[in-house]
Amino acid sequence: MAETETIKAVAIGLNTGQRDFDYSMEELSALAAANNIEIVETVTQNLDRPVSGTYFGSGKVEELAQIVLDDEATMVIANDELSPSQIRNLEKVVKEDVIDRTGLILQIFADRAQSREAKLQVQLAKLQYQLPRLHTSASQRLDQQTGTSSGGGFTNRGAGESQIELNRRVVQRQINHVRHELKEINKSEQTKRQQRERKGLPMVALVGYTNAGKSTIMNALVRQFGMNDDKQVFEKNMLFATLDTSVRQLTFDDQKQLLLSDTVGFVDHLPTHLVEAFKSTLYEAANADLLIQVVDSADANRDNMMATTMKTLSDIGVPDLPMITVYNKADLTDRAFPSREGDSLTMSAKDATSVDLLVDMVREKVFTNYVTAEFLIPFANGDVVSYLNDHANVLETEYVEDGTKVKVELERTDYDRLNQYLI
Ligand SMILES: Nc1nc2c(ncn2[C@@H]2O[C@H](COP(=O)(O)OP(=O)(O)OP(=O)(O)O)[C@@H](O)[C@H]2O)c(=O)[nH]1
Ligand SMILES: [Mg+2]
Repeated sequence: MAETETIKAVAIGLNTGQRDFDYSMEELSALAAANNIEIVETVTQNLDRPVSGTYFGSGKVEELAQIVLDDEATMVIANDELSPSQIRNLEKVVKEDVIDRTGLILQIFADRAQSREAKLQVQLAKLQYQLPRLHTSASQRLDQQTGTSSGGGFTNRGAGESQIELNRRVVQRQINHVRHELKEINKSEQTKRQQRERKGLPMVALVGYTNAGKSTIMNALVRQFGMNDDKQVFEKNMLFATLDTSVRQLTFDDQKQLLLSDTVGFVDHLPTHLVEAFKSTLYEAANADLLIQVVDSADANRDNMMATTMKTLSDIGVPDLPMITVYNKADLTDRAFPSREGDSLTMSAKDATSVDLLVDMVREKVFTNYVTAEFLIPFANGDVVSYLNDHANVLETEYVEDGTKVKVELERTDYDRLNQYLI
């Protein structure tokens, strides 16, 4: 990320009586910090709903303008998604850029995106967000601030109608272009996925709120399975450390294998466009056989985080899958760990015993339907042998006079289907 000066901003939030209001304001500060923006003051108002044209009531907006002036802030950040006209009207009074939570999250994603796919996905979400907001200058300002140029440069405060029309067409064209490129990438991604699926390996996906410890758990598991350090993924104490999906193949002592995926974390009010754009990245979660929901159990707001995770999963179309709930970071709490209760595990990603226990739970959930059997498959039925090679764990193969003798570990359904070949 480019070295940039810190911007001073005033955070604004509407308290409609929602129970996690204080937390969401705190989180807004953290999101701002992740974007090199320092919140110098917070202004809140208690209202049942936002004022349609200006978000805050008019008296409060005047007060806000004075505070911005006194604090020498150059930006106002709203805790809720603002309508284009709210942004416009607030900017008129405050005389500085006004952005909202959505714009902020999009910008963080834009800065963090590494792979071509993630970059395009973020760009698509940004363009869609900007389309109805072309007359505001805030998104352009953010682009300049972070040195990225994904779709910036065409916003133009005070531009004439026809200019805005023109800009809209340019953005629409960019959207189509990005969509097209993404489609191309998806095609090759799909091939990779199909290859993985053809192997028939069970897929386990780590999901959860951002910063819960998903990548740390992935790395602990990878280490546990003796893989090289180059298989480690990026873990860091920051929001949205991970944006791309990484998949690792883990092989247990008994040769059983599974695929483990680590992916983007969730946050409250994850912008809809972003959820849309990241659907393909989240493919692994949607198609998993087992989800491991990682929760930061040391965070006082963990219940809301879990609720947000469950809601986001359903938003991206993840079906009701078997799930292990990991209450992570127990070392930062006074709870005893590791401790298992049904499908929940209180643990620390930094503790080897915890990781062992998690491995046991995963094995138990994923391989419950596996049985070991010996088949004798006539040479004429070579396709069955290929099927087993692809879909089962072949432990021994021996070519005898009347066919291929295989010892395999396979799913119960396959076992039932192939029982005519049982020895
Ligand atoms: N003390 C403690 N710290 C942990 C534990 N697990 C993770 N962390 C720390 O929490 C921070 C976030 O961990 P990550 O693994 O990057 O979190 P993530 O869920 O992948 O986050 P995103 O990629 O942003 O969604 C890092 O600084 C980790 O070292 C734990 O069990 N105990
Ligand atoms: Mg991560």
